[in-house]
Amino acid sequence: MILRTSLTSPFGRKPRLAAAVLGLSGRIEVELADFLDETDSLRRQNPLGKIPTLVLADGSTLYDSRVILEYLDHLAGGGRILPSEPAARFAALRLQALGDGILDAGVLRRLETMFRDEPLRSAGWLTYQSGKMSRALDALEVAPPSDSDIFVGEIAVACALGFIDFRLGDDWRSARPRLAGWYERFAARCPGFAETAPR
Ligand SMILES: N[C@@H](CCC(=O)N[C@@H](CS)C(=O)NCC(=O)O)C(=O)O
Repeated sequence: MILRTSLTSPFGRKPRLAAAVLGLSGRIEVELADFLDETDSLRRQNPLGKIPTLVLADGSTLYDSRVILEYLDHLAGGGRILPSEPAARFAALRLQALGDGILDAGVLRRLETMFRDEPLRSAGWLTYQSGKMSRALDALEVAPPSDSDIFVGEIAVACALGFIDFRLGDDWRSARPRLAGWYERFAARCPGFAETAPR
């Protein structure tokens, strides 16, 4: 399988981490993709032109990161990073949605500053997106992810926190010691964490 991604993409880090957790890294070759390059085959592999996109052995493709994680879980026998039992499954999916939502808002903030020159930037838009991130991070401080499981939710939240550190530099830790502690412990126990760090 070929994973089209960049080494800085937080959404692309999700399947890379998942593969490490599931022992599937050896079956996945990372092929760098540039979503801004209209000649990159990415746009034929995924009409949305987004990373990550997984190219299977038969040439068919899977996207987005949530679908790829579910596929990897299936390849590993199922129920490993996406629990089968309904209560645990929906809790994991909801936590993944929260982590992905932090990323969606963070990516929009980054794009606003990447693509718009200073005078054209909307402070209101940036504040609106930052509000989503703050509320989600506060919710995670009240109820941090698990210290024992590594499910899709823990993976998504870790990728979101890594992205904030790498791209935005917000101080999310000072007011959220429980979440900061969780992240530190997750970084130490999750296979592939250091190897998949954005660079
Ligand atoms: N919901 C998607 C989001 C993927 C996403 O937004 N990826 C970014 C890079 S981190 C991207 O490809 N951006 C290019 C674009 O939106 O054109 C997922 O979970 O895979």
